[in-house]
Amino acid sequence: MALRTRLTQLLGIEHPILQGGMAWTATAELAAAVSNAGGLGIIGAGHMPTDLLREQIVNAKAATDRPFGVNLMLMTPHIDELVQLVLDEHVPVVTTGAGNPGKYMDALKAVGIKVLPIAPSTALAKRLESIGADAIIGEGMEAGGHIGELTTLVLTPQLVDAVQIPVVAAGGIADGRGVAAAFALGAEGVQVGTRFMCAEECVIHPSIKEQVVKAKDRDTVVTGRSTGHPVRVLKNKLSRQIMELDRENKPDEIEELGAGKLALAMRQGDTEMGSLMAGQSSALVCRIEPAADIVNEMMRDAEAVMRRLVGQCSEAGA
Ligand code: TUI
Repeated sequence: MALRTRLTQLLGIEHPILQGGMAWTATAELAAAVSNAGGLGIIGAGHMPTDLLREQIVNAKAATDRPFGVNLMLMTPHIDELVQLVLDEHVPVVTTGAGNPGKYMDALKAVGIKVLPIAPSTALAKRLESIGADAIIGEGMEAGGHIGELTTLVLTPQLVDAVQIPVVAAGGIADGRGVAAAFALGAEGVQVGTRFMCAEECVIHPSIKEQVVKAKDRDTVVTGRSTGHPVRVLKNKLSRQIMELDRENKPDEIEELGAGKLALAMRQGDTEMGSLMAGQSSALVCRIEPAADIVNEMMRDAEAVMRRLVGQCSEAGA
């Protein structure tokens, strides 16, 4: 079965599954594998130097004929240069996170790039729709990394009511049940991050994949609230140190301690002093497998859930 929505039409993809553009994690290899499986693979730019992102885009173009995206993390200091790069490279889709992309919207739209900002609130979503966003990704606080305050269950339907453009649900979605739930809330697509960390094509260190697979329901924690940029991670020595600094209200020390720790985790595999950004859905991730298997299983199981629910409905009096 194919689940066609305005989102699949907008992006020219087969399945309404976006792979989260995770910094130091979502490289061209993973993005191409997801796009080749019929979803939308997304390269995570994070703080990547411009030349490295250019190389990643070139690699993705070589590895897939299908649409793919780049996630721009708006807090990065050289963001203007990265925006110019995606314009020059005519990347088909851009998602944005950790800020308001308003200032770049006209330029991105002018070259035909589809722009899907991540919005943690209805106010920002409405503003972005009014200046030309093609769809809104609503990310609940179940997600890993930098998060907002609302949960996916309450954010998604409010976004669906607030805007006319398609809404993509993100945060806490890792299997077909989550996809079906997001559709029940009115979403026309989902974005999945944590489960794709454990795709075979994901280049992160094997010991980090192992931590995600091992994680249970209460193994993530939100750190750095005192900095104004809360971040969900798997608990480890670093998260305990940051929680202590949060209690002592020392945001500057947290920023200093956190610098470079995402790369330390994802690339060097330091499970104790690395920043293990991952969502609550880590507990739902049970194995390492090809990205295509993840996409296909999620779609097959979502369909099974939806058919079962339809079957449970009966006419009044029946
Ligand atoms: O961006 C993410 N998740 C991320 S980015 C990241 S890299 C990083 N490293 C260290 C510290 C902080 C970040 C790791 N994970 N998710 C999307 C997201 N966007 N979550 C929340 C937001 C967001 C927040 C505020 C989007 C817009 C926004 O707008 C505020 C405004 O200016 O109106």
